[in-house]
Amino acid sequence: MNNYQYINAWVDDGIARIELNRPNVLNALSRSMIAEIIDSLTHFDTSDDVKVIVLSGAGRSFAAGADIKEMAEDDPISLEKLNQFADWDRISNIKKPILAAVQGFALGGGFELVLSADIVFAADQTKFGFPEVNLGVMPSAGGTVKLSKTIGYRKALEWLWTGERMGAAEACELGLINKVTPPELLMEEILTFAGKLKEQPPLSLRLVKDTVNKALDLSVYEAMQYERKNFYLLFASEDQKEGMSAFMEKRLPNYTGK
Ligand code: DAK
Repeated sequence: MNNYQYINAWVDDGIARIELNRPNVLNALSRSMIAEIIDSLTHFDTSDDVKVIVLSGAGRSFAAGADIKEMAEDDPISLEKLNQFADWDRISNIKKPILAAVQGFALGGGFELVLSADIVFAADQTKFGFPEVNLGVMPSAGGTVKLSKTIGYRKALEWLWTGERMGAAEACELGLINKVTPPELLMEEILTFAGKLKEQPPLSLRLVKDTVNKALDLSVYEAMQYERKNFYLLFASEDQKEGMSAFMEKRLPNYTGK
């Protein structure tokens, strides 16, 4: 796609790929790299050629966190003026499915990026963790929130206080990732999963993601009201007519995303 400096971004048959590409620093997330990730995500989210987005990292690691050299001299005022969270917040507004294929290290901001994805597969030697505490800081792009909501108060504090790294198997048991694969099968398996999603009606995927996100925030009653509205909305789609006609006509559906 565009000429990015710190990522590779391209589309292959309906599947958009974003590959972090600073392998000599284990894909440490510089501000420019985050800006490129967000720019490509936003572009793919509104592109009719794209059904699913897959994030991955070049080299031996997914991402070893924010670029420590870049942030070492920051102070509260410089951080306030940089307003980097405006970029990070945009990730949570992406409507299409985001899949992540993770290997090596996913630490700090790299782990937060993983936790921003909807589906995560990891190679079996992958290490996840929040080492911020070892640098005298703490996670800031949703790490404490997403970890505690997923694995609970005590488990979250254990990982956040010690900064220790968890293996892929444990991350999977804790519900932080979906699947552990041998490293050589990681990309094949995530692309197979992306291929399956690609065939599903895009509006259903979109509104399911939207509704599940709301369910994590709202009361059960409010979330169920919200679910209902999105269910009604899908009856305005051509894909609803197509899906139900195909069932009754005993043929495969041909979804168009309309
Ligand atoms: N930043 C900069 N360079 C890094 C890096 C990082 N996070 N991680 C690794 N590198 C560089 C190393 O300096 C080394 O570079 P050279 O010395 O060769 O020039 C190269 O990558 C290879 O790393 P190692 O030689 O250290 O490789 P090892 O296999 O021995 O060790 C490691 C791998 C991942 C265990 C180790 O590199 C490591 O501990 N890395 C640092 C992990 C870490 O503490 N990450 C940062 C956490 S803080 C924010 C949003 C998010 C964040 C902050 C703000 N806003 C929106 C405001 C997030 C903060 C964090 O992520």
